[in-house]
Amino acid sequence: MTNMPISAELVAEHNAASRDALSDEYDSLGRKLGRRGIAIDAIKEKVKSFGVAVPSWGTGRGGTRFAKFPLAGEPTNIHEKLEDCAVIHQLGRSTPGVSPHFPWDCVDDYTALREEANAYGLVFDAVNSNTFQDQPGQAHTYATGSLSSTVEATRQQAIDHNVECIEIGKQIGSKALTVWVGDGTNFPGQQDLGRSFDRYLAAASQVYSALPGDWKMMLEHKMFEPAFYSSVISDWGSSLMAAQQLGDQCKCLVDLGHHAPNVNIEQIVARLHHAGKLGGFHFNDSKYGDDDLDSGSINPHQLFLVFNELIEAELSPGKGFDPSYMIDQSHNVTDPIESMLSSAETIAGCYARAAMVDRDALHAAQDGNDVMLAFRTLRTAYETDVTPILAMARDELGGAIDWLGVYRSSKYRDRKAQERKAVGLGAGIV
Ligand code: PSV
Ligand code: MN
Repeated sequence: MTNMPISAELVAEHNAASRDALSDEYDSLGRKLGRRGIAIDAIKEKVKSFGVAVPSWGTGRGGTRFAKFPLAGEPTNIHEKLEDCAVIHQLGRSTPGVSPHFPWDCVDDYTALREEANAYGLVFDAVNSNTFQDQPGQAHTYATGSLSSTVEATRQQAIDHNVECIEIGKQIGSKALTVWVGDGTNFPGQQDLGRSFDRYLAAASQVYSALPGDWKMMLEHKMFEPAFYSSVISDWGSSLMAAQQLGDQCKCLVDLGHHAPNVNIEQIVARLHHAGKLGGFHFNDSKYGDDDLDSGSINPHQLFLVFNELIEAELSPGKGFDPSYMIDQSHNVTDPIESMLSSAETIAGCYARAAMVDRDALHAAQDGNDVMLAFRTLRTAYETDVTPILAMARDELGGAIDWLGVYRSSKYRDRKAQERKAVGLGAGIV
C-alpha cells in the first residue's frame, strides 16, 4: 500500500490510550451475550468481514436545489475523492469498495485509476451511469427522458453511455452496473405511462445485452424527483417487472430513501429476495421526501429491521443472495468523511444486532403465534449496545477505536484545504 492519508502512528497512539477501556467493555458485553448463548467473538468476526461501499460522489459536499455550502478542502476530482475514501477505510475498516459515477469520475487511464485505488487498499464496486443530467457538449438533452425518451437518438445516447460505463467498469475491476434514470413526467398527460415503460424496457434490454456474463445490472427505483408527477421506474413493482423481463443478471436495487414515507421497506426486501431479485442497497435515511440523510440517523430501527430480513435471506438463500451494499447520502452540512464513517459504523452495527437475533426462538415464537415473545426476541437484539464489538473489530483490523477523535486530531481536512483547489461558491443540486 502507498502512504495512507492518516499517520499510522497517530492511529496507534489513540488506540493505545483507549484499548484498556475497550477491553473492559468488550469483556463485559461478552459475558452478557454469553448468558444469551451468543459467542461475542463470532459476531466480531462477522463484523470484520462485513463491507459497505462508499459512493465517490458522497465525498464532496452535497446540496439541495436551493443551495450548496462548499467545504474548504473537499475533493474536486476522482483522485482526491479516492484519497478521502482511503481515509474512511483506513479509520473505519468496513468500506473497502468505492462506487464511481460516470461521467463525473471519467479519467484518461482507467488501469492507472484502478492501481491508484488498489494502492490505498480500495477496490471499485458497482459503476453508476448518469443519464439524469446533461453534460457539456452532449448531442441530445435528457430534459424529457433518457432510456424512455420519445426521441430515438436520445435513447441511443443513453444506451451508449451505459455501455461505456460497462466498458470502464471492466477496466477498473467492477462487476456491476447500477442504472437510475430520472425519467418521468411533471404533468398528467405529459406522457403515456404505459408506452414510456415500454420504451424504457426496450432500451434497457440493449444495455443488458452488453453485460459480461459475470456481471449484474441493478435497476434503482425512485418514487419521485426530478419528475414530480410520475417516474418511469417509480417503485419496486416496476423495478421487479423490468428486472424479470430483462433477464437473470438483472436485479433490483433498493435505495432506502426512494419510497413514500412510512412504507414497509423491510417487507419489500423480503419480497425481492423471494423473487431472487434483490441486487443491492443504497443506504441513507429519510424523514419526509428526502433521500439524503445519514444512514440510521433518523430511523435506526428501520435499518435494523432491513438487516433482520437480510440475515433471514442469508440463511435461506433460495434463488440466490449476493447483494451489493453501498452508502448513498448527500452531506450538506457535515464533513463527508465524518458522515460516512458514522454511517458505516451504524450500518455495521445494525448488521451485528440482526446477526445476534435468536433465530430459533424467533421462528418458534412466530410459528406458535406468540406475538409478544417474537417481538421481544427481535427487540432484545436491537437494544444490545454493540459498539464495543465494532470498535474491537476496527482495532484488530488496524483501524481507529475512536475514529472521530483520530480524524479530528489528524487535521486532514485543514491540510486538504491548503492543498486542494477551492470549490468556489457552490451552486444548487449536485
Ligand atoms: C438518485 O437520487 C440516486 O439515489 C441515484 O443512486 C444516483 O445515482 C445518486 O442518487 C446520485 O445522484
Ligand atoms: Mn441511490
